[in-house]
Formats: sequence, C-alpha cells, structure tokens
Amino acid sequence: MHELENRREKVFNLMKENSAMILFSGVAKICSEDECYPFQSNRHFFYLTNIEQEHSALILVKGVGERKTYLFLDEYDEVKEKWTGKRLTPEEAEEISQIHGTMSMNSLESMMDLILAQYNNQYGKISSLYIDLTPENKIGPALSTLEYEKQIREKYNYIETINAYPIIRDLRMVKSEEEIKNIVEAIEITNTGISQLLISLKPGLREHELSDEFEFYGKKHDRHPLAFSTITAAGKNATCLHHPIEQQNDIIRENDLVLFDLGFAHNGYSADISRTYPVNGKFEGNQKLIYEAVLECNKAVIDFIKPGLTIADLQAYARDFLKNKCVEYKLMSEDEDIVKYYYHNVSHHLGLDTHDSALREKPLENGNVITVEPGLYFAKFGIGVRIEDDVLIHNGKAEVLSKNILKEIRDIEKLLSFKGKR
Ligand SMILES: [Mn+2]
Repeated sequence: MHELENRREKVFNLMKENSAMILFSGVAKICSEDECYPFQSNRHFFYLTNIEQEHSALILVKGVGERKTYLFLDEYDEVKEKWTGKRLTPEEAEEISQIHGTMSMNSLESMMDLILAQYNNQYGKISSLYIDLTPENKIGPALSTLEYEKQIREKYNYIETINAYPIIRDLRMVKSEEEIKNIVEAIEITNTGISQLLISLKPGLREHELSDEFEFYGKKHDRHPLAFSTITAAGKNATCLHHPIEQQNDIIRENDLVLFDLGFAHNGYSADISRTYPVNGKFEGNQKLIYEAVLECNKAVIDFIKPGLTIADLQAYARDFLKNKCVEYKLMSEDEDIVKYYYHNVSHHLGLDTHDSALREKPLENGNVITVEPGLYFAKFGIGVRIEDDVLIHNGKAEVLSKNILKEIRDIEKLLSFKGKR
C-alpha cells in the first residue's frame, strides 16, 4: 500500500462508525495590503495528502461498509495563473496524493450536503463530523475552522462534531520508514551546510554572514527550504536562545564561542541541529568546562532515553546532570538553581513541524523522533553552549541520526586547526 493510503487507512480505523472528516489546507495569512506571508498547507492536511496548495480540502467518509476519500482543489483559472503562477492540475494532484478523482472546491458545499443529509444515501446515516479545531486554523481569509464548525452545527443540528486534531497528532508522533528517511536526508543536507559555513568561519565577520552562508548553500542546492530561521550567536549573544536574524549584526571575535541553531527541511521534514564552535579553533578555560558539561549531558540523556519515559523525565534528568556537572566544575555553587544557567527544555518531537505536533505527556515509544538539546548559558562569562542532536527511538533505545555532525572537542579542534593552517 502507498504511504499516504496507509496513513489515511490508519485515520479511518480510528474514526467512529458512520462518521466523516474534513480537513483544509488553509490560505496564506495576509501580512499587509495585498502581501501575504509564505504559504504552507496545514500540516495535518499535508500529512494525509502531500498537497501544498492553498484552498484545498480533504474529506474522508466512513459510511456503512465503505470508506471514501475525496480531494477538492480550486478549479483551473486562467486569469489567476497569469497573476500568481501555476496551480496543480487534477492529474498532478492525483499523482501526489494518490487520491483518484479530484473535485472542484466549488462543489464542496453540495458534497457536504450529500454526505451529511439524513436520507438514505450511499453513505448511510453519517452522525459525526471530525474537524481540526485548532484555533487560528483558517479555511479562508475570513473563516476559521472554529467558525466553520459552528456553521455545520447550525445547518445540521443532528451532527456531532469532534476535534480531528488529536487523532492525526498521535499518528504523526510515530514515524514511518519514509518519514525517517526524509528527516535523515534533511540532517545530511544540514550537515553539509554546516561544513560550508565552517569554511567561512573567521574573526571579523558579522554573525548574520554565517547564517547567510548556510542559507545560501541550501538555496544553491535544490533550493532546500529552511526548517526555521537560522541562528548564529557569538559570545554573550548565545545566552539568548533565539538570537534573531535581524539582530545578528555583532562582529565575531577571535576568542568567542559561536552557537549555531539551524536546519533545512526535506520533503517537508525538518532537521533541527545546534552546535557551538570556537572561532579560533580551540576551547579554552571556562569555554572548555562548559562545553564538556553540555556534551556529557547530551550523551548521558541519549543513553538514558528508552520507551516509557516522558520528555519531562528527560528534562528532570538533564537538569540534575547539568547541576552536578556545574558544581563539580565549580561553575556554580551548590545552593544556586540550575535554571539560572539552563532555561529551556531538553527535547521536543521533530517531523513535519520543527516543534512537531505531539502530546508531550505521552510516554516515548519506538518510532518517535525527538531532539536532545541541553545547553548552558553564562552571561557573566559571555558564553552560551547548546549541543542539539536529532534521535530516533528504535529497538528500545535512542539512535543518533545526526551522528555525523561534529561535536567532540578533539574533532572540532582538529578540523578548525587544519583550516587555520591552509
Ligand atoms: Mn530544537
């Protein structure tokens, strides 16, 4: 069975008898006047269709003895294409989504009438409708899914509406082989982008020049999109967790550590990697102590991961570990709170979203892909270190998907000193 058919089959299995589900790709949000933010299909919709196009919809009907799947797209519009470019043809959309016989968005309402009407039609009596009720989910510029649900309840008062979000969220938490391949590919491209950036790394550059270098690599090679905006933060700036691109204007100094948090996406799947490297090629003094503490924590958490634990368990473990290390290395006193120097979470799920749709409280299981990203931030020393890997939980333990990206002190120093000699 095709990957997408398999996903939809799983959704069908979790739906009640005599129910239907409707999902929308959404529309681009207006930024100002007639300018829109870049468009991305609703990720639940994309997960089940692979269709990246505004104003599209998916309907699943689980009627008596039969399961039907319908894809709705905007009708071909010559004038619109002249203004905003090519749209998918029905044939292309069928090929991408593996849904046969696409329909026009103009017929969506009459189709809903047909499905939800209570006379005996081909679907039997449908009594429930699943809608993704995430607030902020837009169907059109002036219509949210919440408002749509209200319209449905008014029009068909015998229909029970159910939130579709958690069903698909739970499926998305366990990755298929194909999804894992996409994430691995995203990580590989990210790794090459990092090597590219390291070639340029030298004192005197502004931070954004390294972000630019990384991003340009992706643009040049198959126009790989970014998974999120690139962070390059030198010295004290690295103690801000998301030092924004607009503020990456500071000059990188010879004795700085520079923190990168970056990733490309591949077929919609994100890589999310953080690394911290010394500009002059050598970790010195507190830089080395802090880096070692974070690196040991990164490895300890990876070893600790197993199915059944929650992300909160990993976080508690990381906190204790970092506290003990910092006390041991005399970076803080016993009575200080580690939260002063480590103020974020150690893990999140990774997938179609960089902070992937997930129920954080759910115990980890095989097939989950999560990040492991401990950090320590000492503003008083002008040092921030984060080391973030992406791991797959497989055969009861964590397999590091980003193992090829330099993180050992000796490997980093060897590479950067070699570079210095050229
Ligand atoms: Mn992350």
